[in-house]
Amino acid sequence: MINSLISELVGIKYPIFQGGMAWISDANLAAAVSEAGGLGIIAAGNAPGEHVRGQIRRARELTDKPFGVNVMLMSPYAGEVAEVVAEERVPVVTTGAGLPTAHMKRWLEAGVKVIPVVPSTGIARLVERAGAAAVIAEGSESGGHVGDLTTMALVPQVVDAVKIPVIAAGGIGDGRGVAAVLMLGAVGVQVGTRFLVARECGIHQNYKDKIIKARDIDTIVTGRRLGHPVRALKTPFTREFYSKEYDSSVSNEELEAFGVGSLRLAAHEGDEKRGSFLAGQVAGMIKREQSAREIVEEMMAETEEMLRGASKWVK
Ligand code: TUI
Repeated sequence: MINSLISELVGIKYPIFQGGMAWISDANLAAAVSEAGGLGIIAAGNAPGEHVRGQIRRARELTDKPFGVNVMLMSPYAGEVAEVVAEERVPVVTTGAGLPTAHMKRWLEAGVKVIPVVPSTGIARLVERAGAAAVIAEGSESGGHVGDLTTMALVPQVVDAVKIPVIAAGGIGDGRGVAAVLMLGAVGVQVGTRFLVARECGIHQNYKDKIIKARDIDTIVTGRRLGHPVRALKTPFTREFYSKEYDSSVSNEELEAFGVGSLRLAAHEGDEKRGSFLAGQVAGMIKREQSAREIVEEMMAETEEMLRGASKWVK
């Protein structure tokens, strides 16, 4: 059994968070991961506050275990979602794609543990000062919105920069990855891409099939020109987006408009032409659909095996 202080901090059995994935991680997936002993996370994405409240209440019907809500800070509804999270006294809030400082006082007063995703040591220090309980150091191997640093370089530097616990994310798809980031000083992991193929994940079958078919080199980062780089599977759509980015005759407004609605089209419609199938670089090692419980238990059993075997390196 893997023992970690993050499990105690948030009241879970295994130190594994399910990443908040916009348009994807709903109450159903979050509750399944929490029931399996991890921390399930409902993604608010671009949804309004009352939609998120409905999901929080649904998760409470499905599990009595702790779960979290992820607030996507670029959303126009981030403020009202932040308020709902406080009113509902959600045990844990994670944040992404921006600085959560404007909402932290309210969350802390409501007793919500705040665990922001950070792409650098500077932002890790900033949120620690503002009262974060832990940070998630996410490397650019991850799917979705990415920072500049890889997990391998980012995690140990964040571990050295803050006193609060560090959870590693980005590029972790099995127990080898979990064991590796524990060696870097992390006390837990956040996993997104692997949970895309969880049986309880309600995305369109085309999305799951694409993840299972993906090779190591099949993701691409687009959106750098717009200031929000996003990693997704290579498709005709993401390749076209990429070429428009380097075409100076295309304005930023046109480029933004080209991407509008693409996350929903991938997740809900499985739209091969217009959808953006966000995925991390570990997509290439994901081979089959499994239940959330199988994913959590398999990853944790592999981690234990890796760590028990690690002494072979020491003479
Ligand atoms: O947030 C994510 N991943 C996401 S959010 C998302 S929805 C979206 N859709 C279209 C465009 C952009 C986003 C899809 N995937 N991961 C967590 C994460 N947060 N990665 C990087 C950051 C981050 C970046 C900058 C956190 C803080 C930060 O602060 C600096 C600043 O300037 O705001």
